[in-house]
Amino acid sequence: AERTRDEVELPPPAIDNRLTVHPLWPEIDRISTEQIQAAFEEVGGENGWQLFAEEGDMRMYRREVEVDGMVMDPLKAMHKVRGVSAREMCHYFFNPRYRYEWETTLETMTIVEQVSADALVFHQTFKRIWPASQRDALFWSHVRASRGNTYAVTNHSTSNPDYPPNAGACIRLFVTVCLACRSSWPAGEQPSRDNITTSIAYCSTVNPGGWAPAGVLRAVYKREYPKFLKRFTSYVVDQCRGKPLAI
Ligand code: 16C
Repeated sequence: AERTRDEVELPPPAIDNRLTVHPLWPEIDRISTEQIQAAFEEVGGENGWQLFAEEGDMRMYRREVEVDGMVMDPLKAMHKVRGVSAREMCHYFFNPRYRYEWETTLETMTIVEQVSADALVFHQTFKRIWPASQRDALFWSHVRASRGNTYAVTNHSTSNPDYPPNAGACIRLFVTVCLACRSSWPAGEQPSRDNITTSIAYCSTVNPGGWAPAGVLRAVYKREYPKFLKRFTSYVVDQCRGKPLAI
């Protein structure tokens, strides 16, 4: 059967050899493993997670954390999406070809390094939040498959001499993000668009890298995180409509 371009370019299930010999590999492997494990841990009330947004199957929690007056609230979101697989979710999140179509905070995106089929380094600038200075970020991004129909993308800040922090108008922010997805379908059935459900755990910690008013920042993320997760998941559902399910 003829394979479509999208099928061929879905994230590879195996680790790409070019990645494991790259200097970033030990860090990418360690942080991805930690993030994926933490993503599926339950948000017990005793850990201080506060629910701040709820809509349908989507729940968003945050913990209030300030370091030297800077807001670094960790975020954890849970969602359930029907009709698409974990692999498809991660494909659209990882692949830069689609990013401008769903990422509304972006101003510019540059691929700094193509480490392997499953790892890239990005430089991104974001829309300015008044009255703070504009921010940029430099981060690696890695997609991987794990046992139990799980796929995850982990993004984590890094450095590169060609992209020094705080050199131009932007202040460098630091980010650790993990989108972990797990698919399930009724036992004894073949997975299809009609019976598949994907559970999503999205975790994000953003260090603003410099002064930004706490009140403005919290108001912005309370609006922007739900907007992102709703927009991104419905984007993937739209993109997958009519295409064969990729498990
Ligand atoms: O995970 C997401 N996107 C990935 C691909 O782009 C990647 C990005 C991570 C960067 C997350 C930091 C974004 C900071 C944006 C600041 C500008 C917002 C402009 C709002 C419009 C006026 O992993 C999806 C990311 C969804 C981000 C939601 C917004 C979070 C705001 C957090 C506070 C940032 C502090 C900025 C200090 C001024």
